[in-house]
Amino acid sequence: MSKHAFTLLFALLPFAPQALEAEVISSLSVREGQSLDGEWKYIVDPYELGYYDYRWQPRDESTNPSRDSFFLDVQPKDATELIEYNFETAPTLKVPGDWNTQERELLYYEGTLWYRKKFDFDGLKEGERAFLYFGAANYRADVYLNGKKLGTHFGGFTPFAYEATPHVKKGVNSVVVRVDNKRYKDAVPTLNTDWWNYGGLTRSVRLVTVPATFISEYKIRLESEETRVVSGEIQLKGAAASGAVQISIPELGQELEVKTDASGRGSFRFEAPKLKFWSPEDPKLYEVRLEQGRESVTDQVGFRTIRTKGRQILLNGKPVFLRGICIHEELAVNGGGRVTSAEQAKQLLTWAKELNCNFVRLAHYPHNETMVRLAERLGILVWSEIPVYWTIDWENEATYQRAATMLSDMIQRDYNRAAVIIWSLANETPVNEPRTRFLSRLAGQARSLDKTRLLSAAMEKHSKPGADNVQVVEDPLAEIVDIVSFNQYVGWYDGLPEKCARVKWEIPYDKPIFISEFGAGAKQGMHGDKTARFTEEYQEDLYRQTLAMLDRIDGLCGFSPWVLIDFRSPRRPLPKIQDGFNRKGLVSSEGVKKKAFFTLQEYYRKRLEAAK
Ligand code: GCB
Repeated sequence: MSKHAFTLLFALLPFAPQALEAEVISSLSVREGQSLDGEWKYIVDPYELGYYDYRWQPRDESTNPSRDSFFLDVQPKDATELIEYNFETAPTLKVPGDWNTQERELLYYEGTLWYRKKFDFDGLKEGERAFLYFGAANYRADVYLNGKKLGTHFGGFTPFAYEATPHVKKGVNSVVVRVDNKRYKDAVPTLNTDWWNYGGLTRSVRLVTVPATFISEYKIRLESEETRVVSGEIQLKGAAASGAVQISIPELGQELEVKTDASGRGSFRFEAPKLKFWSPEDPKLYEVRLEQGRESVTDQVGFRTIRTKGRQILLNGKPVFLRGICIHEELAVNGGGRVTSAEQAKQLLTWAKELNCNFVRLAHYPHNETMVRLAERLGILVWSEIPVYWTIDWENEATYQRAATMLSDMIQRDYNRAAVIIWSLANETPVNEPRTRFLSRLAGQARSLDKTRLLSAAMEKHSKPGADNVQVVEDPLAEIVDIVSFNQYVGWYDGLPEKCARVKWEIPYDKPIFISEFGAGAKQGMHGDKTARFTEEYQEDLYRQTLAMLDRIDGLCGFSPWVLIDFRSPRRPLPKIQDGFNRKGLVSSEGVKKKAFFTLQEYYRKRLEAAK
């Protein structure tokens, strides 16, 4: 049979309806919607009984799925019917939230867990559409609404949405989500990471309604600080995509109409001579309003430029030194867990502010949108990255596509965030040809999607053969990115802190140099000699010595030590000291500051003073 005939036959067979492709639709995040956050019923399913039948066939691919399929969310018809699951009598978990820190028995669980939420809905008005929007689910999510599959999404840290219009109904609805956080070699990240693989619906879930034709995307940016030209693009979706959108920035007295073409695209450009730039010193945001038909979408947008010149980073045309800190999206309370609320995000960024930071590296995956928006309001510059971490299946095209999707979804979500100045492609990846090809491809993609930001990647350094005190950064990736960033642990994985005084650097690139990590482990409250590992004194001394060493690097444009708070890691078993936590935080997992916090605070204070 020819391939064509086979495809045709396949299309005619009465298979289950095709699942949808997940969409990002960044405008959903600023629209009001019905929150589905709160208590969700759950069933732990390590053998995936709810997903596969006993012949290991996915139940949702059957034309006539058995009532034992969890996604159908049924109750026995009468006392005689055998059904071996029941969401009604199941326990609950909070959404958003990881499952690991909510139930003792789920602390180290990696596998499938089913969530179910029932919600009342008023019904769609004439011509309205509905989308089910997930802030993130780690790692794979199969989404069902009222027994119908919407789709499968992969990747734990980016938003996705499915159109729910045909399946959502007036009255009570059931959403079932199978979340599976098993690790795979060909996934992004891969099997091995130095952070805990929190599973679950870790970010908010909402049902958002929009008109039949709606504004799905808008991009707006400052092109040049000299001309103050602002430009952007708009995307309408729906039958009447060829139309017009009104854009206004009331505070600037700007109002214009943008025509969209048959595919819903429109672009605009205007001069805003009175525009104030967004900067850490003055994080000015403007209300931007977009109107079309009966709908109106409002966002808060800042305008700035960022570029490099030789070894400098220029923000709005002026050199800036990045006083940074790395942050994991993790709480500083006993037990850790994913950050799920604005107050928790605020706690982390408040510590960063107390350190006198003007920059955060949000490691090692895109953080919650709330975190990025809050950083923007507080005047904190942001580095955002995708979890291309350590080893990745570099020669696997499917792996590349996953990473590429994460990159474009991250860019799409945060394109309008002035605070985000750096997209990072990877962390500590080995220097070899397949890896460099993989990352160059990603770099090309990032540049084609976004010309308003700088690209980087946390690279590595090595000792010069035969001269241990000479540290070299040599990586073909450095030729591709805009900022030469690297992680270095002189004094922790590489000798003792006193080594810092002897180190010389060879970094042969005429680009800004950024140290994306340095640090030392310390158990808060453990004191001793400054040469004793895991004491607060060791960490404090390492900071002192490292800061002095970094001051000698020509072209240094900033750094982000590792890391703001202690975080859970399966690679940190040392009893009584680590107990499953990476202890390189400046703040403990209980929220107590360590000595080195004040060392860095003071250093940044002096830098800040000197820049005035
Ligand atoms: C690194 C990694 C980071 C680790 C850190 C450490 O270089 O980028 O994810 O947690 O070192 O503590 O070893």
